[in-house]
Amino acid sequence: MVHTTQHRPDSGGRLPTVPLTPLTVPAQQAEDRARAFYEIMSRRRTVRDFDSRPIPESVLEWAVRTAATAPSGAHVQPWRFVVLTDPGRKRRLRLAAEAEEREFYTRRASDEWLAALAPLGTDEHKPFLETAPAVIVVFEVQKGPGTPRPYYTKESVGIAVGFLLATLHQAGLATLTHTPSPMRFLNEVCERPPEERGAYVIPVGYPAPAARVPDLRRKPLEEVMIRL
Ligand code: IYR
Repeated sequence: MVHTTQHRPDSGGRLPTVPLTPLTVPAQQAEDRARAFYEIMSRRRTVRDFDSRPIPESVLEWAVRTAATAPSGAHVQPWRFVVLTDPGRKRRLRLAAEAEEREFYTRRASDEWLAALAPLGTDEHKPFLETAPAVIVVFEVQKGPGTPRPYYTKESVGIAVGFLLATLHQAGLATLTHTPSPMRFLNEVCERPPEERGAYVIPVGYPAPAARVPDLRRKPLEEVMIRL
């Protein structure tokens, strides 16, 4: 029997179909709507200075709901979003991340990599993991006991994180995609089983009033879009 709460087809069985309920946008509004979304997204910047002011909990829920609408390989939905707001937990996360990052900046990173990061001014200090009122740790769910084998896991989770960042930005919240490496320590800090692998650490909050960001330029459309 197939039930509306079923998440994916049973092996071999085909899901029933339902009519598509498309968002019908009149052609003359399509450009305006696409441009309006671009205007909002083009103002998103990665932020490293957060205000400690709390954020509405419900926004995090809407953002995770939106992220979880992303397409995924074989519709396995191979993601988990661990939301940390407890100061003690955020402190543990920061200390563990900084220990890995110290290794990275002093030993693991090649000179070439350090040179690429120099313009951004990043280093092993990650105070934002404590100052940001929330940190979302995104895990990829890999094959484990009793879980279906995922396909295109990284791609699926990457798309979901894009949706997450877009929703939070739209709600006026700043984010940073922090990627401490290696990330195994995240399982312990977030109490997740071994078949889940940390993929992104995303502090979320209002930017600090005096926050500044690097003066980056985006590549022009002519460079990134190729028409054949
Ligand atoms: N994970 C390190 C290093 C780092 C790597 C890249 I690629 C960046 O764009 C930024 C930082 C850190 O978070 O500092």
